[in-house]
Amino acid sequence: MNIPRPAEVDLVRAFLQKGEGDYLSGEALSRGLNISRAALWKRMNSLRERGFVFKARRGSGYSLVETPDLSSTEIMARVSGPIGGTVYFYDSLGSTNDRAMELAADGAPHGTVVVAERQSSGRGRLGRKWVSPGGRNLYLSIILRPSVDPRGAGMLPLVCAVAVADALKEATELAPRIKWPNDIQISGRKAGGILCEMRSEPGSVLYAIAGIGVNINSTASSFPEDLREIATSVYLETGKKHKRAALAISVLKAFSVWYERWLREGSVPVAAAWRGYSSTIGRRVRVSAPAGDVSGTALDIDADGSLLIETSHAHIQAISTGDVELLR
Ligand code: BT5
Repeated sequence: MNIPRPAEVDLVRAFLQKGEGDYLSGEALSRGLNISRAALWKRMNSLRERGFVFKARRGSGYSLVETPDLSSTEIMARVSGPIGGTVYFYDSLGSTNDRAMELAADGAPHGTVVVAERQSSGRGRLGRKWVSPGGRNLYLSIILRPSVDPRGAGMLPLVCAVAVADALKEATELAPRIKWPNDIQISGRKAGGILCEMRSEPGSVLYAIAGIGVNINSTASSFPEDLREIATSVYLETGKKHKRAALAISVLKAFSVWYERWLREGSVPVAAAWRGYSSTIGRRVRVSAPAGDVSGTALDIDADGSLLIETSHAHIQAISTGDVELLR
């Protein structure tokens, strides 16, 4: 486990605030960060060990020329505000949601993020598995302490889905869609999923965990046989490897915007953005729900994020949990 030291985060932030290729003198850096030249040297070396590359030029100082593919230091240096303010980074975890639950129970503050390189028991909804190989993708969980009634928290997965879709749209040239409730799809295949869990008391949410998994650099052969036809990754869709840190930062920034908006303005703007990405609304669907299958036309979502289906008897049914199959 690794939580970056604030001094390293400040150092990386100082470089990132400069233009690309700009140099910072050792003297200006140690003065700005209020540390000795020896301490500065030590911190730069420790960052080098983790994949940051600095260039030195006599008389000019240093410039940051490369950052690692995924680094909690870079995430913390690039986000502002509580979401991603502290990032716990693990090489391997059972599930980032489980670790985030433990940290939340121990009092970790709102906005704390857990990231893992790989998950050995990554979880989907309803006890399903999330395939989580190492070194390629994004597996992260955000600890939230929203002051909402638990009955209103049904929108949270949709807040996450809209944020992930916005982030993918911004950071890649792709056009992501959302299949209800929160499958992130690219060209009709699943590229990401969301698992929100919470602990609550009557009338209040103690904490909620927003778990987000996105396939970034997975190749076809890294998916198990049964997923090859239904899953995809940013790499498979664009033919380009993407830096996971950049995607993680885009996801956290977009999440921060939508989460604040949801708390301030309620579900209407989130629902409107969700509809804009939806591949479900207006389609004939079959939903397998805990109480049985429902077929009909997906009309809309309601203020709780439930899917409204017009069944063949012109009757409208609201479904809060289930899996959608899009029919022709
Ligand atoms: C989800 O469940 O889509 C929620 C996935 C959430 C994963 C994140 S990763 C970080 C955090 N920590 C966790 O332990 N979980 C969260 P669901 O809608 O139930 O979809 C699960 C189904 O998606 C599986 O049954 C497979 O069919 C499929 N699937 C599994 N792994 C996949 C992958 N890597 N890419 C695409 N599809 C996958």
